[in-house]
Amino acid sequence: MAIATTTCGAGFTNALTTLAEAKAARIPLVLVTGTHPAAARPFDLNQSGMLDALGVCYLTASPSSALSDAHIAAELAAFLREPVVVQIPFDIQDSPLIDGGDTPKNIHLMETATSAHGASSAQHQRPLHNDGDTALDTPSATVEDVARLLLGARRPLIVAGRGVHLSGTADIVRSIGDSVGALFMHSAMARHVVDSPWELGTVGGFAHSWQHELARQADVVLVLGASLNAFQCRGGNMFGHDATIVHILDEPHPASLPASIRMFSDLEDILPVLRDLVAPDRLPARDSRDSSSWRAQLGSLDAHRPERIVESATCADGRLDPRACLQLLDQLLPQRRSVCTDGGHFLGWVPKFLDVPGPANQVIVGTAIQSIGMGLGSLVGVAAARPEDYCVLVAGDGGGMMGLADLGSAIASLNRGAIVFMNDAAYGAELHQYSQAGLDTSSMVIEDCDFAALGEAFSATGFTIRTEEDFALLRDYFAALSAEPQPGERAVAVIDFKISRSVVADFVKEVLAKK
Ligand SMILES: Cc1ncc(C[n+]2csc(CCOP(=O)(O)OP(=O)(O)O)c2C)c(N)n1
Ligand SMILES: [Mg+2]
Repeated sequence: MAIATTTCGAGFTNALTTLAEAKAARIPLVLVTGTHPAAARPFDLNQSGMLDALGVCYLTASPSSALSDAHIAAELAAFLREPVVVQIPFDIQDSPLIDGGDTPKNIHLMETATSAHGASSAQHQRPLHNDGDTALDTPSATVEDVARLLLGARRPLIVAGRGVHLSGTADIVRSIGDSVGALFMHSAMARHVVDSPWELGTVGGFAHSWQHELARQADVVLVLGASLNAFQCRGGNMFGHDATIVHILDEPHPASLPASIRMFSDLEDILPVLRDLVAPDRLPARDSRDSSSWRAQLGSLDAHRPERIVESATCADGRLDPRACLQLLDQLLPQRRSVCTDGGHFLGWVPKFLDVPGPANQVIVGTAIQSIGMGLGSLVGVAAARPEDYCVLVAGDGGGMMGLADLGSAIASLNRGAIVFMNDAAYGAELHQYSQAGLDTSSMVIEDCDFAALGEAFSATGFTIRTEEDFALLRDYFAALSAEPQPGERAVAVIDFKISRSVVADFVKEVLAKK
């Protein structure tokens, strides 16, 4: 769990965007911050009002409650998977703790917050039910209905989200899929969670076109522990329009796609039951060797993977193709890696071309509230959480400049890692959308910033990569780097890829096509 601290007032307001993102993205963290004394001064801010507006839980500590407040904040953050703030009025900050103080206030807060989120201590006994928020939801589906649908499917697809990772049910999901001959996909936040040769890739906007085409052939799609948000549904276009969607997740969450069946259950409760219902020894399940099965028809997924997606690393304007840059990094970075991303147009390619080993190694920051600029700060957290990994941030030049105050901390916190700027000298996401609308985009063009020099100023090794020939600089650097970390080793690279604006990401094209 992340624990952060800021000073009261302006230090606290600097954390508001991050708190809003953590709340929307369901990231557990505790922020310990100062606040004003009971009698506020003219320059004090209404911090509690701001937290109320963001819907973020908070506790205001007193000498008698501070100890239990700290424990409860951490428990609450972990249980609800969201940020919790502990405010300490500065006039009591040097008061001694009073033991055995007033815990009842805090327990009440926990109950209130818990029931507000629809969870309860009897969570494991919760009956299966449908949320009924879409017209297609059936009134009383059971796990047997789900099993019947899967067994009757000709081309079943199972989509596993972060809920599968957090509940530790990936192996059960794989055996369900293997019993019915399914393909697997994962959400962007649950990279490779199901370890299978039949794993097709990331669901939603990060799917390559060949993966998307196969996913659209599925006749039954079982979505587990993923919210089915607009990104995952690719604006409603991810699956075939006549596919039957079955959606199981642990608690109600706004979904962007109607489901034939939508159930709320802890996955660790329902999935073993489903696995037994579709197991080959219990029912005549579809054998994956059966020549009519989808897997048999496909032969293997590798047979469908195009050999080359990017033809040339250099675009017509002489700048680099961003996809080729990420492909190069994918080949060069040590395998044991964690990759964190800022937001922007460039993000459309990162999960597509730069792979990571598993769900704990992919951190996509900012998308829950569509914010940029949090990448460098987040890298500090990734480096702290995964000190053995080669830790990477991929950011745009706009988001990079916005978060620049954190560049020094990010470099200092890394043992081995790279900060990669996909530098198109523009607020690309804005520029592509507004230029299509015929608007003046001059304010969206930004000076080509020299990130390598900035990195060198903070004692990293800086690389400016303008041409395909410059790729050799990176090849040499990574060839000299050991695959595994060495004791006391520090190797931090700041890589500035000068990329072209001529390659437009699918998600922008799809949004524009809809307008
Ligand atoms: C805090 C914040 N300010 C502004 C925006 C609007 N916005 C979204 S993408 C983007 C451009 C990002 O530019 P850059 O980091 O260079 O990435 P690119 O889109 O060029 O790949 C902007 C300004 C936002 N999402 N968040
Ligand atoms: Mg940019």
